[in-house]
Amino acid sequence: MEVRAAGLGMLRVVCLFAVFDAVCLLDSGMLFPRESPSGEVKELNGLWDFRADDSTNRNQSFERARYKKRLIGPVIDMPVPASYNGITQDAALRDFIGWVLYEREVVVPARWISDEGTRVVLRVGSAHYFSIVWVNGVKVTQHAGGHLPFEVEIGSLIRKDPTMPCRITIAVNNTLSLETLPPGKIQYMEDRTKFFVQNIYFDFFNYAGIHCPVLLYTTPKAYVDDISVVTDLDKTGLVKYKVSVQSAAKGTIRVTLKDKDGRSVASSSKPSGVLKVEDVNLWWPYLMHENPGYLYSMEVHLMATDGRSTYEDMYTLPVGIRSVAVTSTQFLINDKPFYFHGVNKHEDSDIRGKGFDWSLIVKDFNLLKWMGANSFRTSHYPYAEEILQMCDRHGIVVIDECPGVGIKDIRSFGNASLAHHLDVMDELVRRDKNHPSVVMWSVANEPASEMPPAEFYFETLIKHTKDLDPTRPVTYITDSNYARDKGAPFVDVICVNSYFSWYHDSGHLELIPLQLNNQFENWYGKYKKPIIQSEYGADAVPGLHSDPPVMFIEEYQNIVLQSYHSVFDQKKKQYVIGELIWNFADFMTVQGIKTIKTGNKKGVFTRQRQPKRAAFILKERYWRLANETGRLGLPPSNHQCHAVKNPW
Ligand code: GCB
Repeated sequence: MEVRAAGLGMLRVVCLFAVFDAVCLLDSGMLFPRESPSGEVKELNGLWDFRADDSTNRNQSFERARYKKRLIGPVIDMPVPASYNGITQDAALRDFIGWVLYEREVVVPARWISDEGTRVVLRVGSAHYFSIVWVNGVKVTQHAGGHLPFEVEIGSLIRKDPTMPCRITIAVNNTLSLETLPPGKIQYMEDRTKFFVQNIYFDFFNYAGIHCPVLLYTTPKAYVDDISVVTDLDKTGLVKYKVSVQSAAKGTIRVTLKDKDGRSVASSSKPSGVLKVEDVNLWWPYLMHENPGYLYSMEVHLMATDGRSTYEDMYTLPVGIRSVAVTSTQFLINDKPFYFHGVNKHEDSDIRGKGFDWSLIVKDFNLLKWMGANSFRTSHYPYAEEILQMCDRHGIVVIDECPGVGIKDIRSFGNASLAHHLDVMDELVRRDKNHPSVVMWSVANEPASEMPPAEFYFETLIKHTKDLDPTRPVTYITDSNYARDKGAPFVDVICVNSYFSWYHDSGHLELIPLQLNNQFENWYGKYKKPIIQSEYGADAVPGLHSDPPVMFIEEYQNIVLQSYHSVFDQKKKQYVIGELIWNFADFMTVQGIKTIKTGNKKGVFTRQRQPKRAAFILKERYWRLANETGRLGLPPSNHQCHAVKNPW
């Protein structure tokens, strides 16, 4: 295997050099805004004015051009970031479908306005689903799709009349159609008791609103627009980089890579090149090394002129140096086998829904590390970029998923859907390409991959993603039968979801080992690719007990987990490279009569992040796996002490 890995290393280095000649990303960058000597950031989080357009045709806001003046009528306070659904006592707003308007007046620092050499950028971290933005009644941008950021330069607009306050209006529409991602369908009710309902094909609440921070930030007029970094190892650490600048007629660039102590370890004055780092500190996953998540800082310094003035811009990008490769039986990080023992998550919590919340994020990271989880998948959509930054720093490995969930209707495999899916992958790769924690792209979850159009759809989508980023493996998550799945030939890693003794053969826990064993043998036998069990689990209402166990009882969840684990333990010696529990925590879904629940209760933690018994079972297991498959060599007695050690 070592020999094979070395061969792969060579191949990877070739890839590394080819990467920047790959398909062009979108025409501008999407660097995370950071304060620097040349740029300021102003958060617009807090209370905004809010009004839902509940007119019968859901279009009155536009007919009456409400964005032209301050919002009037039934305007309420709405926190940003947050989903609006859980904020009031009004069930109609919880379940609202259509346009809502957010509005806020902002005081823009006078020097931002007076200095024509300053770009003022309005950035929305994410808003679900379709957004239109106006500044002082003038439309400045629009964006299709939740989860990912969009931005627009507004300096020239607000300079037109500096005496005017800067009034920002954001209209957000959560309607899903067969061509959105995720897809959905509006159904008009014939009996007219309800005007229409939104049908969805995924198992989580379609939370809506402004979910990530809204910012104003500045850069000089000539600025560092994008940085792409790809790393590898070849005795030394290799950092291949490319810097794109905007609005500079002429200029010089200085790129300096600094270690954690601020010492320069490599530098260059070219806009692209390879930095070599001797005695490199590699980026390692949590529990694979005693110093995981090592990050260098890449300082990019631009001195530029547009012919009339000179500008100086600085951007600092955290860089983790690591390699990723896949063989037919292994996933390698830094040429060492990596076993995913982790979770699937949701961005979901009481009241705020999918709204960004540092307290929740830090709590979740504490729980992940307590449990000994080394990885998660961003099921079923991209998470806030701040979460990936946490993963970079803590060494939590990420399978980064786009919102391609619930592609079940054959019409969602059409050209328009595919074109939008490709755009979303462009946006996702553009945002997340530099995160060392991201080791694989997932382009979809449980699509109807047995349908005939799935073959062309996934071949195109996966090829496009590999063109965007030849350095990371690509997958999608399947629940289809190995013999009928049309997309599997194109993926690098097979990711399979299965719920034996839950959605079928309910109650028959004794069938799990046989069925799971067959699942693995069949997929591996056909495709000879490494396999991740990307979902498995069972609902459990905490505090309910019964022996012998029945469904929805904690003991039942535990036996499901343990039955899966015994098979994983066999197969991980062969080609199974990971196990991700469904789910980290209970989460909200639409209401229904199918189960005793509102909300999915397959969490090993409750929605309030309290452990069920299953969390302790996983904790025991994950620390053991870390010991066996990681490189810490912890004696068992050390598990507890590592588990309780506060890493911050
Ligand atoms: C799945 C889906 C996930 C669901 C889960 C369940 O296969 O990928 O979104 O929540 O099953 O609990 O049904």
